Amino acid sequence: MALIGDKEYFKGIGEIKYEGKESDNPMAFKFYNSDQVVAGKTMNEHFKFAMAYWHTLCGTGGDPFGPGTKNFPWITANDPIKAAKDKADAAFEFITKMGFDYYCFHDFDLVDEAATLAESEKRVQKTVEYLKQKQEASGVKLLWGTANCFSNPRYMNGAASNPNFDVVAHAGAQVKIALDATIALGGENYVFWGGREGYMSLLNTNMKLEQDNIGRFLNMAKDYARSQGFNGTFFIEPKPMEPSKHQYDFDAATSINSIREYGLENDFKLNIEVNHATLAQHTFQHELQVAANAGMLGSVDANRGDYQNGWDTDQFPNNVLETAEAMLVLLKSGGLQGGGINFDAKTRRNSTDLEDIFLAHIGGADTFARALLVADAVIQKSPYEDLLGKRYASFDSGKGADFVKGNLSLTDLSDYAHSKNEPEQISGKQELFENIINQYI
Ligand code: XLS
Ligand code: NI
Ligand code: NI
Repeated sequence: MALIGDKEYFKGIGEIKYEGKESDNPMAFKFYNSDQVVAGKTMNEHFKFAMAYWHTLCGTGGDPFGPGTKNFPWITANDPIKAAKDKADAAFEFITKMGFDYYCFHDFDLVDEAATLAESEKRVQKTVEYLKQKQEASGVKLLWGTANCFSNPRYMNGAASNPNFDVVAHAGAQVKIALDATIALGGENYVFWGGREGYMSLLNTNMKLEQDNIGRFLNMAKDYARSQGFNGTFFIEPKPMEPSKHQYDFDAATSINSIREYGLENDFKLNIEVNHATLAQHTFQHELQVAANAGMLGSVDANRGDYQNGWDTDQFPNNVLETAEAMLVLLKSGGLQGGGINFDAKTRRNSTDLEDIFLAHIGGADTFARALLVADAVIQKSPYEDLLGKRYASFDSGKGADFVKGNLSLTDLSDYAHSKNEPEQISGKQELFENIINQYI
């Protein structure tokens, strides 16, 4: 393992290996076996697991009631470039020890924002030079980059949707820097999460102008990136609320509508986050299905929420049932288009050991791997597909097939119905479907 930095941050932790489900070694994968082939692809190819720079290296556990609790040894240097390099060393040590191939970042996760745009740009460029070397030495790749246009107080009224053009332009400058960084690092995708693109009160909001401005902004970003040779995919990450009361990219269906309205359907897909789905009162699998139906299932931000409270708790995935249903959608729709599984998740505030970060990612990867095996078994071995097919068999032949082909009029439906008796009652068999999933877990 070639590492450029000379320090080892995660001492005593080696490469995490697959040991199988009988292993009682907490620092080993029980289900995630990267080279194992499932449904024609290795687990590695299905998932493209990524580490999220922000939670894993920057989030020290602060919450509205108290400061951070975690003493990250890579956060010590005063010089911003030295600090950025230390963080990059920790990042690449972690990613390679996990056996992952990818990472994701916001511009100012990489290096602290400076007092001026010009200085910030220089800092990002210097850090990118260093990251390039780290990527070359390790083989680790960039799944996606993004710009943090929501933390700085200047974005309190939004970024691309800000009522003040000067702030919109500033966001544009920041996105340009983040796009340049993503392109320089060979990033495979670029994400837009509209953190504060929405409103707190409709009374002071010109919704139409704000949304049209977002559309113009996204088109500019896309045109610029394409002119610089970027041929990856852009993702919109839906989220219904938090931090704003109402965010314009509420859920998958809403975001797909915006993508089409702005004319971005050839360049944009969706990045679906589990906890954002539940905040929108949907299931994760519902959001995946909506995206897949539109040909826009691009990437996943993996985490989970808490059913007892209603905010973005960003816990690591461990719900095998939920994830198995999601993997069923994934397998049946042909997988993620361009993206991967990014662990947009954080260890709890009181999980303060460095090894907890490993344990969390091991659990997350194992949850997805186990769920993939379950979904594959359900498709291959169980009567699931047959049952589902039978439920819709009336559209396979006769008038039902004519209807699907678009060959019937309302009068045809009426004539057909008149020729028949009251339709037969047919059970939906939900409990049977549920039992089948359980049987294969
Ligand atoms: C926050 C979002 C954020 C995006 C990237 O809720 O999930 O982390 O993934 O800006
Ligand atoms: Ni996210
Ligand atoms: Ni989130």
